[in-house]
Amino acid sequence: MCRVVDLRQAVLAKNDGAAQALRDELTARGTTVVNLLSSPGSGKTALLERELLLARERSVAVAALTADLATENDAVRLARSGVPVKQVLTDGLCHLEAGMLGRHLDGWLPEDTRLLFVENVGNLVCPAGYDLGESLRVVLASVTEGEDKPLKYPTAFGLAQLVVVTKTDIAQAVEFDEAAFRANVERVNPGVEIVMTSARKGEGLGLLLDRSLAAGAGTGTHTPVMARRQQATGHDHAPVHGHDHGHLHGHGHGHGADHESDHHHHHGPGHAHDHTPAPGADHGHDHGHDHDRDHEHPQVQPAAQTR
Ligand SMILES: Nc1nc2c(ncn2[C@@H]2O[C@H](COP(=O)(O)OP(=O)(O)O)[C@@H](O)[C@H]2O)c(=O)[nH]1
Ligand SMILES: [Mg+2]
Repeated sequence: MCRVVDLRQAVLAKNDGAAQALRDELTARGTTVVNLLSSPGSGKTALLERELLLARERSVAVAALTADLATENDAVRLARSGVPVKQVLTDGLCHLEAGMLGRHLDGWLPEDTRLLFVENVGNLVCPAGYDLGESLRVVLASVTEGEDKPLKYPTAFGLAQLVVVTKTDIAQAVEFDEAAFRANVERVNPGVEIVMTSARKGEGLGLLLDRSLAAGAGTGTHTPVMARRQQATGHDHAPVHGHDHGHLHGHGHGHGADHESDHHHHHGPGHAHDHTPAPGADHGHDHGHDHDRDHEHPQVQPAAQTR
C-alpha cells in the first residue's frame, strides 16, 4: 500500500518538475497556457469554439489542443475557428501530463502563440492532480450538473484559479441555484473568481479571454489555499478524501460505467493529429455545415509516437 502511495507521489513529483520546466519555457517566449478541466459535456469545446473566434477578432495569436480518449470530433469543431488546433488521443489515459503536452507542442505550436487553450480529458478526477505548466487553471461546471459538485470534487475545484459556470442560458429551466453553487465553491477554494458564461448566448466570453491574458502577464491570478498548502508541505499530494487524486482504476470495481483505466504502464502511446490550417487558409466562419473531415482538414496526419 505504502509502495503504491510512494509510486504515485513519485509520478506526480516528476510531472510537477516537467510542468514547471514547460511553464518556464513557454512564458519565456510569451505563451500562456490555460488548462480547462470539467466533466464530459460541461461545454468546454462549445465555449472554446466561441473563445477562439473572439481571440482572433481581437488579434490575439491563439491555439488550442484538445485531449480525448477517442475521436477527433472536438478538434474538427475547434478547427473551424481557423486557428491552429491539435487533437491528442490518450489511448485510455484519462488525463494529460506535462511531459506529454510538451512533446505534442514540439514542432507544432507556432512560436508567436500568445494563448494556448488546453481542453483536458473530460472528467473531474484524473486531471486534477496534474499540473500541465499552465498559467491559469480553469474548472468548468455547467448549470445542469448540480450545485454540490465543488464539494464532491474538492481537488478539481480547490486547485482552480478560475471557476467558469457554463450554459447559463438554461439556468432557469434547470433551477440552478447560483448562490448555493457559489457558497460551495467558496468552501473548497476561498476567494476564487466565478465567471458566468453561455456559449449559446456569448455571455462571459470577453471576461474569460481577459483573465487568460492577465494570467500570462502574471497579474492578479488567484492562488488557491490548497495550492499554497501543497507548496508549504513540500508538495504533499495526499488526496483530500482518499480518492480524488488523479487516478481512476478501471478494473474490478463492478459499479459505475466511467472507469477509464489510468495506469501508467498499461496505456498505449497516445497520438495526435494536427488540425492547423494551412497558411492563408481561412475556415474562420464555417459554421452550420456538416463536415467532411478529410475535406476540411487536409493536413491531418498521424503524429509521431510519443512514448
Ligand atoms: N444550452 C446550452 N448548451 C450548451 C452550451 N454549451 C454547450 N452546450 C451543449 O452541451 C453539450 C456538450 O458540449 P461540449 O462542448 O461538447 O462539452 P465538452 O464535453 O465539455 O467539450 C452539447 O450538446 C452542447 O451543445 C451553452 O452555453 N448552452
Ligand atoms: Mg469537448
